[in-house]
Amino acid sequence: MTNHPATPHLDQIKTPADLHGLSDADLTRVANDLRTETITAVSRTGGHLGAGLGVVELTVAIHAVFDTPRDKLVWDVSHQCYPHKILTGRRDLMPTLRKKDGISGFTKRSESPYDPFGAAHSSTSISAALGFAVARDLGGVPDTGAGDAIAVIGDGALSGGMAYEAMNNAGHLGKRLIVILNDNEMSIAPPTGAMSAYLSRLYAGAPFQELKAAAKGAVSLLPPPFQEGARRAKELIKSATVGGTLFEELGFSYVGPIDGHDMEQLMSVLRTVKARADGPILIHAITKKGKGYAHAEGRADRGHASAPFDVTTGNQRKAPSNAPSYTKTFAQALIREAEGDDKIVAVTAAMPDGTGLDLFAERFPKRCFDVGIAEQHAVTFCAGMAAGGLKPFCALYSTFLQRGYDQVVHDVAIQRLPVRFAIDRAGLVGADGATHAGSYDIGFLANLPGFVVMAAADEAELVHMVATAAAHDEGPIAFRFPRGEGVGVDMPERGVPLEIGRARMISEGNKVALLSFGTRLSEVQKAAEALAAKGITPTIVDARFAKPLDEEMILQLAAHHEALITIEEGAIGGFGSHVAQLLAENAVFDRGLKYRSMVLPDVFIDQASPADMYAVAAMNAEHIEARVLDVLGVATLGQRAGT
Ligand SMILES: Cc1ncc(C[n+]2csc(CCOP(=O)(O)OP(=O)(O)O)c2C)c(N)n1
Repeated sequence: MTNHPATPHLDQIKTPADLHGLSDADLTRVANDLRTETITAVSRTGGHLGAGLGVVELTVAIHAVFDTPRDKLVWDVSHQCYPHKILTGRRDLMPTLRKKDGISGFTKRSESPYDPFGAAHSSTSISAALGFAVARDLGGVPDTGAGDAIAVIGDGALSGGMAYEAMNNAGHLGKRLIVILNDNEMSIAPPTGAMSAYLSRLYAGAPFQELKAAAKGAVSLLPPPFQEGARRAKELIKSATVGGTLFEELGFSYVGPIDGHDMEQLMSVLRTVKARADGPILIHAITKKGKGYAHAEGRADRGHASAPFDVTTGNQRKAPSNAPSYTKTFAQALIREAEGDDKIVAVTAAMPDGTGLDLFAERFPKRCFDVGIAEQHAVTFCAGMAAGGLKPFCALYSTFLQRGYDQVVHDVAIQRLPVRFAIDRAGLVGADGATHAGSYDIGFLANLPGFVVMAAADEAELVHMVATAAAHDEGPIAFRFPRGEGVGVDMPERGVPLEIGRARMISEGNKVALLSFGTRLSEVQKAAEALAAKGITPTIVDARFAKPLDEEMILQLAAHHEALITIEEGAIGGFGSHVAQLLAENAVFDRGLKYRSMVLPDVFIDQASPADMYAVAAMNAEHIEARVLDVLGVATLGQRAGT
């Protein structure tokens, strides 16, 4: 492990109030230490690196000028909040970042009064900050007091529709509200879309212009040293036909662009804004993702997320993988299908690497669409393409699909449009914690009329499900698969479409049937091995479909076993509930079947490794084994024998 580099200036800062009154030069020294400390911390735990490094000066300046936690600082997505955590009393806890029982990788209300609003999904900060501003003006007094409301939002997050809904509302209400646009010209991947191009035009080719846009209306908001320059700039642009900025049209005063790494500029602009703002104001700060750490700056994603790494070499310490990841398997299978069918197109919402669609885009650049952080649009865009005769695959993480739910119902399901949903990161995902868990998609999709809902039990099954989705033109279809590596099964040459609504018998046994939906199948098989040693041979079935259910098979299992247990990587109200409904309606319980369902517990599970999270959820092999013993009454007997 590397020695802890000295950080004498940061060491003086115990709370943000200690920054008040420091000179700009001293604040710069603190910022330099804070950058070092952030790099050291993330090198040991892994996590989001590039975004935090990009806002080090901004973080120091905001805390130096504003009075947190009375003033409410709301970080958008909040993956950039590590420097903020270090400054707000959590420095000593950084070694526990994103670990079981440790601190979260995002802001979290329950963790600190300095985190007034939790986040992890993007584009929510302006809405939340506006809520704080209105609450303040209407007499709401939270425990920490009521002060200014400040949202910090990235240019990537500004591709999400909610940010505009919030600005539209804020411009109309006219309340004092401070939005800082942290523009690093990066999302995870390079940002896409017209808005990104617009932001670039605001400062393209010109030196930092606190001047230009300020010249168009916000001169009085600038500190005096900038005002002269702004007047000059005004003269310069008089002849040019530059309209008001989009932000001004929305009712915001616009200040910028400013250099988000220049402490003097930051401090003078923030001080002046604090002293004079009387309505919504947007400060446009230009920053560099990964700033100050060459190994992050040099990476294609600017060090967006990292495993633990060696600070000197930048080399990440990742365990070698044994089997292909589900994500890559999906991408390769989709490419193979698309080679034979030119109607197949694919859509990602700002996650080309995360969904594997970067590979698809390399092969079919015209048939792949990165729409930005815009899941709602992604879903309806796919619905339109499906109505227009294409075969769209909408590739989203389970957790982010949540944002497009009304679009799934209203635009896709009701119109029975054949949109294919490839749902990655299904189930518990690990270090990102509860905000990123893919817990609900089975429940919220399987209750929609006409939807087909599948879960892959292993990577070979995933290949068949991609083929099934490609072939299914009758209506919407979804298949879910987890984060991480497959189990190492033999892979088929090509995917073969599955018969819709047919389960797969894995092994026939007696007394108890284990009906698995998704990748818990391997845990079920491990449990079965342990049970075999105890003389119990369960029947094992891979359900493949939560909708439509293989009713015939399930009723057969119920008829020929004493007990039936379902297991799925999803919350209550999913596969198991549909099975229970089927059994109830067919009077199976009247005849005495012992039925149990293993679902995620009815709590939000904090971050840990996926295996640890499944342990908390009691869904690993040992728990399945215990459940079988319990339902058959064996555990009780065993305990009695032992006492
Ligand atoms: C609704 C939603 N979709 C996708 C993501 C995944 N995601 C996390 S950070 C990020 C990029 C954010 O870019 P930006 O706001 O510019 O911040 P930067 O990382 O560049 O500082 C994305 C797409 C998310 N957090 N929320």
